[in-house]
Amino acid sequence: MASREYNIVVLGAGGVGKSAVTVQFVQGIFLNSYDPTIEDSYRRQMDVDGRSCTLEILDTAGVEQFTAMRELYIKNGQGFLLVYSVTDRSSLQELIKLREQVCRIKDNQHVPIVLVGNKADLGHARTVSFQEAKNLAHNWGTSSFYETSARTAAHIDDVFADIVRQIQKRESAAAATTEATAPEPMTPSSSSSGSSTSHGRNLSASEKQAHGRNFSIGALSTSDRRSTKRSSDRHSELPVSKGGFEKKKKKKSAGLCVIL
Ligand SMILES: Nc1nc2c(ncn2[C@@H]2O[C@H](COP(=O)(O)OP(=O)(O)O)[C@@H](O)[C@H]2O)c(=O)[nH]1
Ligand SMILES: [Mg+2]
Repeated sequence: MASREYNIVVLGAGGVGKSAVTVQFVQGIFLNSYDPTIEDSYRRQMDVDGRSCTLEILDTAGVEQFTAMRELYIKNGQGFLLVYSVTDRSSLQELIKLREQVCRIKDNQHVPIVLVGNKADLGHARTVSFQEAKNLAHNWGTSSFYETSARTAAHIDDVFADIVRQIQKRESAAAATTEATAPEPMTPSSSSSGSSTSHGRNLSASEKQAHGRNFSIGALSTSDRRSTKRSSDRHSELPVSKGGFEKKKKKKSAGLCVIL
């Protein structure tokens, strides 16, 4: 069976280890230093509960200012890793604002989110307790919280598997709702308006969101992209180019027969 794609965005304050976590997951190595201004996409295939999944991960930089680009990638992301460092209390506080932003932009309080406390190997320098962060996750209505170490790779795979499961769960719930409220089979004339699948049923708003997204920051104008440096492909496994996205988009629409 073809591998499903999941668009994941890694958010958090500078220096918490977003790039180190991403690169540890994708390439299995620990980065001692990485340009903090680099924002890049990575891909990795992983099996989650026996299903092959392709994770497309956007490692962000520069959350300090709100940019049009940030709004766009939040809109296009399906799941979000909110990363803080267990050695930096303010980085956890920063996530409270970030989560609010994500929920506002997605117009949904139940966006798939995993809270990630990184640098757990630095026990001696810890300033945020496990329980405290767990309580915050609980307030957000989720138990998806892990303490990770990009250095030792502890719980790194668990974080990504968790976010995939959350996205899958949301999509099955959306599909079930659509099935329950599906109208009678449509006549050819009625199926010509709106988005529909090959079997003639209207896509729900969430399905449209799930299938019709384009995760490409390549879709941005050059001026939008100015603020963030893009890395060379040195660290990216299968770096995502604009051309690559266009190819993927074509493949998706062929399979889904989406009529816009
Ligand atoms: N000890 C330790 N250091 C880490 C860990 N994750 C990242 N770092 C270090 O923290 C610094 C910032 O990491 P980076 O991934 O660039 O942070 P980003 O700005 O959030 O992308 C780098 O020097 C990393 O080597 C970790 O889990 N443990
Ligand atoms: Mg980084």
